[in-house]
Amino acid sequence: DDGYRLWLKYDLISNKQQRESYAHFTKFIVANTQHEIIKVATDELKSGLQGLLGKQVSVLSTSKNAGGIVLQLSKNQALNDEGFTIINQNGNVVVSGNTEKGILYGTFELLRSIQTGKSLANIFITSNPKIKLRMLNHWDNPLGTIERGYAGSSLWKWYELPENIDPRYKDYARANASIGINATVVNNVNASARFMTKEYLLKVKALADVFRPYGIQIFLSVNFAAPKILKGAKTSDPLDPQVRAWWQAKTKEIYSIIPDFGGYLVKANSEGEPGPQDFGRTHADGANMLAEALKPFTGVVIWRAFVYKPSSKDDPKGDRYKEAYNDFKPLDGQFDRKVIVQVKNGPIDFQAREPFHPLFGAMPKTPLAMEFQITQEYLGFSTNLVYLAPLFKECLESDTYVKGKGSTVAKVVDGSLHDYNLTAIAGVANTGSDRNWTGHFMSQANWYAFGRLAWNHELSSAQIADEWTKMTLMQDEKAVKTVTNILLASRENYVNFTTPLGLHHIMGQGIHYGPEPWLERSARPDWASAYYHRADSVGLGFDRTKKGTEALLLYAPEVQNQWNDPNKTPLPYLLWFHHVGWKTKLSTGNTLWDELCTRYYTGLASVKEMRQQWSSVKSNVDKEIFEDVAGRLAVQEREAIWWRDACVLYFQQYSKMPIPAPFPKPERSLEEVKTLVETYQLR
Ligand code: BDP
Repeated sequence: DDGYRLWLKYDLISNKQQRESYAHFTKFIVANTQHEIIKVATDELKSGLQGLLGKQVSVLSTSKNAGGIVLQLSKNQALNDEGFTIINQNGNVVVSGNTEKGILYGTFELLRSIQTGKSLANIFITSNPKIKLRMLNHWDNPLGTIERGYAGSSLWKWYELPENIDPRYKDYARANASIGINATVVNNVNASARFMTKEYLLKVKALADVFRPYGIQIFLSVNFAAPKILKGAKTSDPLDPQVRAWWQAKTKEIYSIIPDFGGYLVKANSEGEPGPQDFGRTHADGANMLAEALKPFTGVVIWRAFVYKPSSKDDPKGDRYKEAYNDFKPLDGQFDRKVIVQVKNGPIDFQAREPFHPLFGAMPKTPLAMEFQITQEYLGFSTNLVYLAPLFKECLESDTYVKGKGSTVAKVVDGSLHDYNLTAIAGVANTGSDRNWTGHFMSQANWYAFGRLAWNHELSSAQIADEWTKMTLMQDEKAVKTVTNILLASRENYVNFTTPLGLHHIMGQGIHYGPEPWLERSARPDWASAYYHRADSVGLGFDRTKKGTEALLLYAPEVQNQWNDPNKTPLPYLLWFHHVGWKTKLSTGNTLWDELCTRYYTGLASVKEMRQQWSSVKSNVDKEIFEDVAGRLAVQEREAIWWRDACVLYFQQYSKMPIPAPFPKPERSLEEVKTLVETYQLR
């Protein structure tokens, strides 16, 4: 098994009794296959049942008999546009939705029920997505590379499009539809203006045509300077009439080619990208200009809040943590109704653990979208097994307290807290041309988990892990348990051997691979590790309280209370907010130094344990997949040793304390470890 089929394997259910129980309800399928979406749902159902039950099921346009699956439209007030119900009615399993898309999602849910061994006898499911736009963001470049991609090159073969349609586009769409993803941005936020040319729009249209029957809308990232780059105007100033006219005409052209185009995603005035501030205008001016161009159409503008001006350690109040908040909070209420502001889960940049972004809850008049990163830029690329559902959930369940207890980030994003009418959640994709799509086979679980949580953020990490494992790897209960245990522990293990206790951003510069805590200087001060860990002879950590940069003051008082006092701050967040003395006693009874070392050593031990656990399911897993994951776990162990050695040896220079018993001293010197990251950075 090369992993290509993802969680849509549809292998024969080995238990005969179980197969027979499903046979009662799968004598036929009733569906109106005239509609392209229903056709897709029906085809999927047919091939799913063929695989799972080993039988061919015929499709009828009507039937009076019992014992089949009926896909039908409904007028059910309990459902929104994409929701569905699955019930057992008069001996048939009836999948219904108020729209074809609802039926499509219901069909995949039905297949999932069979794949995970649920009984259909009393099936009764009502499900509505909580967020409207559930999207992937591809950081894919026109020449096929992927920014922060670790699974090969881009899926999109731009040079072959529009004439040649790689069958993989369809499989991509199927996989997304099966987990409720309904939108995709196909190009990098560091966008090439070429995507606005007729030539490329025709290529994009070809993809849109493949995705449409799967309920997926296409969006494009835009380069804010496109009017000037493409010689349509002398400037790209959003208040310039010529520029506004250019965007209006361009948008009209796009809709003439792709009638259900989703809209624009914009990275502006961030990390060197052009934007409205280049012309003395605000983010709202820029976003509203695009909104104006989209006015006659259904599309929306998704404007990213990932902005930060260089800030330095020498400025006592300077802190990258505060930058996006300071830029965007004052603009609340100034954005057009078609604009959504997309905010990363944390204030810095997709670290293994971050506090929730202070903008969540701070912009009641502006719909805020969540941006998670599925690709593991800071989480060990595709050599580390890190299941991300716990990271996503931790952020979504964080309480902003802006409207009292229970004002969670999830409620901000799903619109229920501030009554946003547009809602969106985006995941930076981890897909690529690798045969198994995601490089690390187990990272398929992260794509899956993102989609499932985007649909329903109340699902638990454990439930999602259980589903994924049963659909993708095995049915044996004991083995499933072992694999879900590996998945559920993996993120905390990773935090422990890389950035425990609230350390952050101490990875190799540029490539973001491996440890580089000794990085003092970088192209920008706030790209250097020392900017974040602030190690000195006194202690470790970044004081963001009133005595420090005051970033903590951006949150509601209740949140400040959680993190204000170093003695009460939960250990996972400690060094995010406090500079703590090396000899300070923590709640574990250890000094900071001893606890830090303990985490690095036990983090490594937990990787060894993951390897053992994985070995124990060898007989339950396909050989090819088993070997591949085992190999990557071995790399992960090597990397965990690297992180541990680098960090304990480096920080020891400041703590001047011994490695606590019972842990052995690293076998190599700091100098030896340092050359490793340099090796990876050599040109
Ligand atoms: C950072 C990445 C960089 C992206 C940027 C972004 O290192 O490659 O362009 O985020 O989100 O995490 O725009």
